[in-house]
Amino acid sequence: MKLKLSAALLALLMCLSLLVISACGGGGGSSSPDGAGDTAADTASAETAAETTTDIYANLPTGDLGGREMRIINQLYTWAITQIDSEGIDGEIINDEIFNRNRKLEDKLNFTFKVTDDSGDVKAKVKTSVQAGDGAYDLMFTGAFRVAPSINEGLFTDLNTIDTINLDNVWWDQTTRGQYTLNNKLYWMHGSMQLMIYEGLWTMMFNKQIVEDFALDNLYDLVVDGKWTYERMTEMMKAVSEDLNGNGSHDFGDRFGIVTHTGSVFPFLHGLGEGVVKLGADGVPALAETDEKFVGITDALKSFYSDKEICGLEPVIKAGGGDMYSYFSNDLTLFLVEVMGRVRDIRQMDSDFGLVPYPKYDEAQEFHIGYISPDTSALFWPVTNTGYEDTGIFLENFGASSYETVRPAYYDVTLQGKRLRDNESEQMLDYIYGHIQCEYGFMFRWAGIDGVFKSMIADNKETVSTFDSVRSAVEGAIAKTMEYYDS
Ligand SMILES: [Ca+2]
Repeated sequence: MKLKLSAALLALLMCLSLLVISACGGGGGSSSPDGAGDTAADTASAETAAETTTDIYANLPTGDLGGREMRIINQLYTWAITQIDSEGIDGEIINDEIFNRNRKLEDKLNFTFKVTDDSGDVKAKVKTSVQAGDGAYDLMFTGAFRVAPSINEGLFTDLNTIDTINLDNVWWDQTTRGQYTLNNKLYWMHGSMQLMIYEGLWTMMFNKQIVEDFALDNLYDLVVDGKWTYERMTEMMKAVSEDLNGNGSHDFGDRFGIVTHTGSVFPFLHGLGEGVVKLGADGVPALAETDEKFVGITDALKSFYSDKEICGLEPVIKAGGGDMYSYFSNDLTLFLVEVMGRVRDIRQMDSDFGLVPYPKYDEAQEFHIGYISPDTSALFWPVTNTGYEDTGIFLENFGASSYETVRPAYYDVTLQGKRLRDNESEQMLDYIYGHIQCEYGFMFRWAGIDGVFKSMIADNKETVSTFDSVRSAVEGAIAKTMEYYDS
């Protein structure tokens, strides 16, 4: 029975993936290499497509980097694996793969890694370096939303202008590439060389013990049958919520339908097929129009975030001295929504848990949509680095080798083996990774629209008047950003 379900699920998810790939290919040039536009890029992508059936590593650039250092400043996070280098083998598979990858690359290309891990303001350090012209850093990894709002400071090079890297290669993330490209300019990219592209994905975990205790529908069946909708989700959340401590109010110690913090308003919004700031047909970001559909979706979100009986927001959990992860582990909430990197905080729990995509708005919605945190670390190229040849050779080999060794170690062992506990979850995850969106409003934080939107949902404020009150400020800020992209 279980095998049968898995096979059916896999087949369905593969069909959905194909549908989405073909749907995305025509619109906005986003997830398809076709979006690159010029003849050279088309030729390159055609070659890449051919290579995937033969040897994707056959055309890697090579060379002798003359014993130089590759100096990378790398943002550290508490909630994600961000490791780039390693001091030695220690039996932990990701660390060991990173160590082996780096030493082989150093031998092959004759250079040494010099990685500066930093939990502070990495971008400010690069800014100081660029302004001093000391060339202290060749590359930077930090959260995109830590840079995007000030991208017009001109500290970073447009990656589309660097012809020693081939962004069509599979080790560069193609799904987000199209979304981060504005007016054909691209200032940051995710790739296999840094694991945060996987850690920054927002997920929806469910507690299987509660599903069993309350005889709820099988969530995987609902996804397969196209019936995993917002309405079904709220029905389930209501079914399990209970004033366990009997004090007449919904507080710490009670059972909730969901525990989360307000950052999850964005993955839910995107899951329901909307966005705060979306690309228009002209490829320019614009604040969402408050039409009937948008108002309906935001009202739906407000109805459960402001429902204290079903939604335990993080401050409520913290007020009782707990945290969201132990709350989920202790079978006190049906759902926990958080980034993938946080799954390690619950993997020791006794009860089993599973993972599903964010629900659709209704059964008519074509597919489920995933969402990536705007604080997901990305690669930036400081303008002071003019060593295009060396850095290009390094990056392509770094990406290829990571894709070949570190990515499978992370994806197969840590995600699918250790953290997730059933085959269906693995298949759900494969599917979600293929359908991720970013939120431009949270990425660029134009006129504080991210905070305005969060508080609108969490505090149940009226949608049309809220958007009307910030529209001209947000559009002014977008125009200022686009002046830089258009210059
Ligand atoms: Ca209570």
